[in-house]
Amino acid sequence: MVRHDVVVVGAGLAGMRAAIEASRYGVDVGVVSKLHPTRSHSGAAEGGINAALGNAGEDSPEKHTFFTVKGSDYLGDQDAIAVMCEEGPGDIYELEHMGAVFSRMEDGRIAQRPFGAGGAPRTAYAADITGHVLLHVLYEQLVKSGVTVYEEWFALDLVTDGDRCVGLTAWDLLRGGVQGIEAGAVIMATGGLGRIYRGTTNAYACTGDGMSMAWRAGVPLKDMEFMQFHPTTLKANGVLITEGCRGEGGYLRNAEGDRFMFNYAPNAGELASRDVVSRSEQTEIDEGRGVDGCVLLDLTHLGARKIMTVLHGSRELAMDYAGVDPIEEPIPVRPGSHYHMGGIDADMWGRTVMPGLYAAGECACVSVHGANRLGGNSLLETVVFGRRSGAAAAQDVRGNGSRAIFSPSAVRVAERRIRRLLYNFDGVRPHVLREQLADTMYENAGIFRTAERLDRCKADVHELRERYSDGMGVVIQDKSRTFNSDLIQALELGSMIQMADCLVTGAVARTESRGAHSRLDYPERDDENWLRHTLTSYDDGAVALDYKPVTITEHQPAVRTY
Ligand code: MEZ
Repeated sequence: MVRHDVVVVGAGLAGMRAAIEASRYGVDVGVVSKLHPTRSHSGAAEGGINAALGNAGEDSPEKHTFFTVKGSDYLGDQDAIAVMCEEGPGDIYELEHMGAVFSRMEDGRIAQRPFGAGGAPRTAYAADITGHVLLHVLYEQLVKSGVTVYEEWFALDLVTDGDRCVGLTAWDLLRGGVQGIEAGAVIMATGGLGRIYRGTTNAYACTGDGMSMAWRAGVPLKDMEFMQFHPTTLKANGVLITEGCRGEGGYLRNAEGDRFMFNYAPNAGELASRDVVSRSEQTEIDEGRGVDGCVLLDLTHLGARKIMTVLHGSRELAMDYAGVDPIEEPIPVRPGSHYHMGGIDADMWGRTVMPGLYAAGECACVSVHGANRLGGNSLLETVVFGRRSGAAAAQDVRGNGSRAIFSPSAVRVAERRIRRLLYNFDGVRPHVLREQLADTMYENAGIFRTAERLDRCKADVHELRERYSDGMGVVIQDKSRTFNSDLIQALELGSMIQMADCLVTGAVARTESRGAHSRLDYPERDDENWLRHTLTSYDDGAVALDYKPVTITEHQPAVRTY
C-alpha cells in the first residue's frame, strides 16, 4: 500500500503537467502509469500546439476562442474555451522556458503554421515531432520535481469512501500483484480510447481505461458519441501524417488529380475543419474518385528543403510504412479515427461530480472541443487543464483536513478478480473480441452514421459484452504474474467494450448531424433539440442517458461554412 496527497493516473502531457503543478503547492505527489512516461501517446502528436502568440500573422485569444467555438459546431462550452485560449500563450512560454525547442522564424520568435479552420497561423511547432519534444521536456521537469512515478502499474478501479474518491487499485506489471494507492485526491489523465476503432492513429495503449474506471464509479461521461477522424492517415496501419503537411501548403488530390476540397469548402480548401475534410475525402472515395481506398496528399511542390526541415518525420513515416518518398510522389492517405472529444465530465478546474476526483486531457470532457476539435488544440488542452487540475487537486488536499478511509478490502477484491481472470480456461483469446469490436465500430459508427448502422453496432457491442462476460469469456494463456501483457489485454478489453457502449448509445440517441457526428438520416444540425451535452452514466452495467445545457457566452450558434 502506498499513499500520496495527490495521485495522478496517466503520465502523458496532461498527467505530467498536473503532477508538476500539484508538486509546486508543496504536497506529496505520485504518478501511476501503465507505460513509461515518455512512451505515452501524447508523443504521437506531430504538427503542433495552438496559442494566439500572433507571431506569423494577426491573432488574439478572442479570435482563437471564436474559431474554436465555430469548429466545435457550437457544442463547446464557451467559458472554458475562452479560458484555454487566454491562458494558452502563457503556457507556451512556460514550456519554452522549461526547454522546449520550438521551430523558429527568421527573427528568432517561435514559428507558427496554419492548421485547419483556425482562422490564423496559430500552431507553434517543433518541426513535425511536437508531442515527442514536449513529452520529453515535461518528463525532465517531472524528474526534477521529485514526484514518485509508479511506471508500468495498470490502474484497475477507483476506491471511494462514501461519496469521496480516496484512491485506486492498480496491478504492478513488473512484480505482479495488486497495489492499493491511497490519495487525498486523484487526477485521471489516462488519454483516449481510439483503439476501439480499426485503423486508428492511436497507440495500442489508448483503450479508455480511465474513463471506464470513472464511469463504473458513478461519474458521468460527457459527449461520448463524438469521435474525430483525422483526414490524413496511412492506409496500412492508420499512422498519422500531420495536418502540418497541409498547413505548410500540401494539397489533397483525387484519382483525377483534382484538388477536390474546394468543391466542399470553397474558402478554406484543404484547411477546412477535420470533420469536413474527412467527410469530403470519404465521399470522393465512396463515389469512385479515390485511389485504392485513399486520396493523395501531394507535397511534391513544397520542395525537398522544406520537407526535410519541417516535415522530416512525415517523410520518414511515409517512406517506412507506405514505401513513398513525398519529395518525389504523393502519399496515399485516408481518414482514420484519431481523437475522442468526449470523456469524464469535468469543469475548468478538472473537478468531477465526485469529491476528490479530477480529470484532464483526452480522458476528460471540459468541454473545449464540443463536436469537433481543431487540430493543435489538444496539446494546448493538456497543458492548460493539466496545470489547472494539478493546482485544484493540491489546494483541495491542503484544505481538506478530514481523512477519508481507504478500505484494504478493495485490494482483496481486486486480487480475487485478477485470480478469476487468470485461472479461467474457457473462451477466446482477448484479441479475437478486440478485433471484432474495432471492426464493428469502424464499419457502423464511423464517419457517416445511420440509425440502421448504429443499431447494428450497438447490438454487436452488447453481444461482445455478453461474450466477454466480465472477463470469464476470455482465456489468458500466459498464467504468470510478472509482465503479463495477455492479462492487460483482457482487462483493457472490458473497458473498451464499456466505452464503445457509451459512445454508440449516445450516437443512436442524437438524431442530428453536428461536427464529427454525421447522420445520413438526420443531415441537419438541430439546435432546438440537440444543442445540449450528452451525459452517459453507469446503470448496473448498462448505459443511462441524460443531458445538460451548453454554456454559451458570446457566440450565438450560426451556420458553419468554410
Ligand atoms: O492536434 C492534433 O491532433 C495534431 C497536432 C495532429 C497533427 O495532425 O499533427
